[in-house]
Amino acid sequence: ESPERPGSSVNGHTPDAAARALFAELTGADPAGVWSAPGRANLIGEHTDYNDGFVLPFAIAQRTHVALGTRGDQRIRVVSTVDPVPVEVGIADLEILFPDGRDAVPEWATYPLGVAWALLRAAGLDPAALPGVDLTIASDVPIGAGLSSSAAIESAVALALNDTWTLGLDRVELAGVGRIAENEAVGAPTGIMDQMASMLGRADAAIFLDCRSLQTEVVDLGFAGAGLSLVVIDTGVTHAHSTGGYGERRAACERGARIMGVPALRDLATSDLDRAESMMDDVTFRRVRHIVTENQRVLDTVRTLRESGPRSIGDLLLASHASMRDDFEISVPELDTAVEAAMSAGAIGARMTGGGFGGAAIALVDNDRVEAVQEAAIAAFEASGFRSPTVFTVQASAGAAREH
Ligand code: GAF
Repeated sequence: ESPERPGSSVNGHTPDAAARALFAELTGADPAGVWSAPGRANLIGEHTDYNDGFVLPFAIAQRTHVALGTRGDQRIRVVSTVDPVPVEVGIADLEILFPDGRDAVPEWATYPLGVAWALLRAAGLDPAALPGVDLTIASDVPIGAGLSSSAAIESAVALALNDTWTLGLDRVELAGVGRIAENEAVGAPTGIMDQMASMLGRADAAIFLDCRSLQTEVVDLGFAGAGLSLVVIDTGVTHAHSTGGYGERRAACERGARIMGVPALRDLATSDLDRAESMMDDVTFRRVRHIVTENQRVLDTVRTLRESGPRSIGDLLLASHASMRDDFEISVPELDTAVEAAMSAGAIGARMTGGGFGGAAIALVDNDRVEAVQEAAIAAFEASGFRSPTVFTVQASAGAAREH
């Protein structure tokens, strides 16, 4: 029997029922609608998004649900199952809150309120023209696991408000709004990958995204047909991209591009690496080498999936992990242990996924080896004195949608 995903309920309810129960508690009424958006796992292409490069993420079945009702005034009120205390502001006052006044509200509330703020800016709307809203939020996307609980909340709120305020933004524009909220309202200097995956995800497929043009192609994963499962090993080591390492990596990439005289590292090929090495310090060079080779690995993975199927991508996943461990230096011992344990138990390939410094690893595994991989990961963590990991399978799933 394969391991089940954790947290598929919120306080014993589905996220949908939990969001609606919270709405009834908050307002005494039914919501006008419920919207949802998924977290994501990234198959390959890490830290390439803010370098204008390529990524290959897929949306997962775990989702954030948002119940919404309009109000008679011009205020916005949000409450989440993670914090029982509602946060309420005037729509016109969002301008005061962001970006510099964000400390006035709890961190979780900067996601939904930041999306409202970024949407108003993107649509160029006068806040006085809009009805106020109550929003209640419930999610079964694990927080801090590198599965982008942040993009799930941003995308669900963006879609709900876009529909309710009849703003008419398309899904790519809404992904952009989510990113602006995360960059400027929350204060995390992230790229566009997670929001695009959450908005555009498809069942059984990954989204091949060119982060410069924002053009996408749907790439069939074919895991089920090949008898394969995608296993997540959540290390339980939490990370936040608004602090520390993530921003430093981004700065190193920008420095490398500047030294090479290109707009972004996307504009370098592997044949430029010798020249790059002679022009910069060792650390900057290794950051550059990760991005340049990772972009190539994304292209190779897309081609391999299409030509030979998912059993042939194992070496690309492993090379990606090694590059993040040795060149980009964003892995942690728990992630390396997860990858090694999965491989020792017969995985086809494995790598850390997401921004790094914690979070989860993914492993591509024959269905009948899933349990062995789970046991190997738990045993290896115990032997190293690490907190026991949470191991579960994920399915590539549809993107953001209105539920009711
Ligand atoms: C995080 C960020 F949010 C993404 O934009 C991306 O940079 C990723 O880390 C690393 O690939 O999830």
